[in-house]
Amino acid sequence: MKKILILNGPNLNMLGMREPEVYGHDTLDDVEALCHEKGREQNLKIDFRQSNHEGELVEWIQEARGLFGGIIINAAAYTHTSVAIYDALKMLDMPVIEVHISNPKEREEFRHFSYIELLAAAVIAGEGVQGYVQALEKMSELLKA
Ligand code: CA2
Repeated sequence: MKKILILNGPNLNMLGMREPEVYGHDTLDDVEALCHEKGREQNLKIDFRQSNHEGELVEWIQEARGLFGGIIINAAAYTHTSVAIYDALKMLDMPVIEVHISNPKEREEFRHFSYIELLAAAVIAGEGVQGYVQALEKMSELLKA
């Protein structure tokens, strides 16, 4: 069974508690439960994590080599700023899928650029938390191809 690492960046631990008009009412625990459910269906083992710290995300990405078949990442604000996360992902030879709950391209201009989309095999944005489920479906397709 392939293992998939799902990484969440800063402030996503607040999901469901603020700005429901942008991010909806589901909490990050709800999103994790959705991912485990989809993972069971797709025969993928899910490791779901969140950190507010760029360095911790970088370390998790570095450690993923040899342990995971792919990474799904919502790097949150680090999407738009982090060369460190980009470099760490670039070193991996596994598919990376970028996911966002909102569509950053339809929001403030500072959210329009993504370092991660430069290397992502797919980008899913603006689909709410169902974007994580879609990312797992896409990952499953990529791993079968
Ligand atoms: O839409 C997304 O998933 C984002 O990655 C969310 C990030 C934002 O910086 C990106 O541009 C797009 C923000 C995550 C903050 O999450 C919150 C959750 C609840 C309340 C407030 C913030």
